[in-house]
Amino acid sequence: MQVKAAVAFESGKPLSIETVELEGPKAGEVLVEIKASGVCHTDAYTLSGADPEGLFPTVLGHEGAGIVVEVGEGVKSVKPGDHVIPLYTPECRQCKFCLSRKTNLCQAIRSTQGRGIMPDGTSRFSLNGKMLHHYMGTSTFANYTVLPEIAVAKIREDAPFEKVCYIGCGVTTGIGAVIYTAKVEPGANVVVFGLGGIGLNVIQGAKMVGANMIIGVDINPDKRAIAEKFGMTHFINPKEIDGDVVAHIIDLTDGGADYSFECIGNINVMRQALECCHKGWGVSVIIGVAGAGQEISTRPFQLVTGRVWKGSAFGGARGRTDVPKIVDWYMEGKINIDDLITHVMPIEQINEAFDLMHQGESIRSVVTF
Ligand code: NAD
Ligand code: AHE
Ligand code: ZN
Repeated sequence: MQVKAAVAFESGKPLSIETVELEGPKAGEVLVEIKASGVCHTDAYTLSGADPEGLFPTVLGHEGAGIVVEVGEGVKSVKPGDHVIPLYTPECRQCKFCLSRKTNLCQAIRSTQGRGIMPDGTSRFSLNGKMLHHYMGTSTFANYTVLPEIAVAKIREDAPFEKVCYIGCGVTTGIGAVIYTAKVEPGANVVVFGLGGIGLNVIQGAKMVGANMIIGVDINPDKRAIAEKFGMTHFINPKEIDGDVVAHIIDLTDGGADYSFECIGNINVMRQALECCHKGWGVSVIIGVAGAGQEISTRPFQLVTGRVWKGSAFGGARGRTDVPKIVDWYMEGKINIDDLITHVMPIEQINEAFDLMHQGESIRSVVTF
């Protein structure tokens, strides 16, 4: 069938709206009509050329919501008409990783996801006879996409697509990092570096679990008001303080953070996030994605003296199990998504969404079809 897609032909260039060919679902796959998709910094990261797995031409997008329109042979868990959120972290419930119960990183289709193809080794997208790569197994910047059955979470039908699409990445990543990865306890002091689409959800999660101090760090002073609305108790702009941000946080928290979260993708800030943690027990969670070839460093003494460095992908959430619950939290008014979606635009204007992100003017932009 012919579908509308925002195609990334090469790194560093704007996306181009094209009519492309999409093959129907093969065995174990589903065809989903995408109704809305958020634009995450990770899409910009891959488009920039910094992603070692970035392949072009491709259809980016990994934060979508839509409706199943057709299922391939053998598909049992969803049917046409079901409302779903695509999962870049699938949940097969059968692989070593899923069965371990120690991680959400299902590996059933990870290698083909990283190569921009479906599990059978081919792409469903093409343009003028030439294949287009899938992206993160989701490719939600198209009005129709094909996904493996294990990479869709069935959600309730009364949830608005242009809001709950954000649960497909940012909301779950931020809140999940607090509750599933770090398991922040009530009364803890939390520091969040980067108050964008992810960091504000970390703040929202920290507030939900009853954290004490919630310190936000950002070089953009315009993020202060929205972060306070979501529960930030103290704001630090590294450009406005005298001296070192790490010393400043250790002083403010009487010894250091119980938990810190890096939500930027900056390896220097990752070091600060670890080193501002409390001696003996502070846990620092890396969420931000850094470019190819970049490495983190610290003195091993920081770890010898009890600080813990961890990472979190998709907030540690198991997609098919946890995403429907997070949609319920939104529908029950337990979490706020509406105030974080600052811009909604038709897919034709998707390049503006990237511009707004780079200018620090949006929290989340959502494109609709
Ligand atoms: P964003 O652009 O919305 O937010 C980034 C924020 O960081 C902005 O507010 C910006 O002002 C701030 N910032 C930039 N440099 C800074 C610095 N030196 N010090 C302090 N603040 C600084 O991006 P986002 O969508 O929130 O994504 C954040 C990061 O998380 C990206 O690296 C993205 O790729 C990554 N991410 C990871 C996962 C995961 O599963 N691990 C999921 C989603 C996004
Ligand atoms: N392709 C990159 C990895 C990027 C990355 O770490 N992605 C996160 C999700 S970011 C969503 O906005 C993730 O889930 N990682 C786990 C995984 O298996 O990719 C690179 O550096 O190669
Ligand atoms: Zn994302």
